[in-house]
Amino acid sequence: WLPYKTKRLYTNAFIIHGNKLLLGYKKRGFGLSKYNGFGGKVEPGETPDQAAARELKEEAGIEAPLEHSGTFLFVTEGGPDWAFQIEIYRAEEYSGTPTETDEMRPVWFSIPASSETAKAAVASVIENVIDNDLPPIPYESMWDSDYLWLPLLLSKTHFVGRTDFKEVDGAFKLERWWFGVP
Ligand code: 6OG
Repeated sequence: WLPYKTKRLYTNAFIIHGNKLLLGYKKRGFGLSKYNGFGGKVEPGETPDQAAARELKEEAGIEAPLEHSGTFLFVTEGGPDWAFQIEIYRAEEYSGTPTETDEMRPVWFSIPASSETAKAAVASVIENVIDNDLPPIPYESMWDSDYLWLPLLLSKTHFVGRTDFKEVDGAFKLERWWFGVP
């Protein structure tokens, strides 16, 4: 089954600050009413790195030293005959104040402690920037496959993968997936 003819390049960027994760609540367009990283289409003549920085600035009003964290292909049976190729970025610092735009409302969530994030959490306690009142990562209001790779992003593990969705009555349902650590 060859489900797509062409790929379209997109970016998606996440800020991990101490034990906090910044997500945007999508107010319009694709992925409406879901929480996601900040990103969009790579424009002609632009590299994915440049697009990731531009979209972060446009959608959240901030700048950050983004590092590439992973790549996945998202194909949809019954949907478009092209695939999304999504380049995922992360940063642990940022400058500016996350600001609501027409497209996204930035919201902080707490990252559960793990061996990888514990050090950063301790550092944020010392800096007194911890906020225990933050809600946990809202996986139920994110794309169905995010829970598969977000832990890899949080633990700085470079990943590649593919997700196959099926479009039924305008909704996207996760059918098959594969993620690996090259
Ligand atoms: P605009 O329409 O906002 O670009 N995107 C996905 N994000 C996640 N987490 N999972 C997916 O597939 C996605 N498919 C696309 C890429 C669309 C934005 O949505 C992201 C872009 O950041 C399961 O310009």
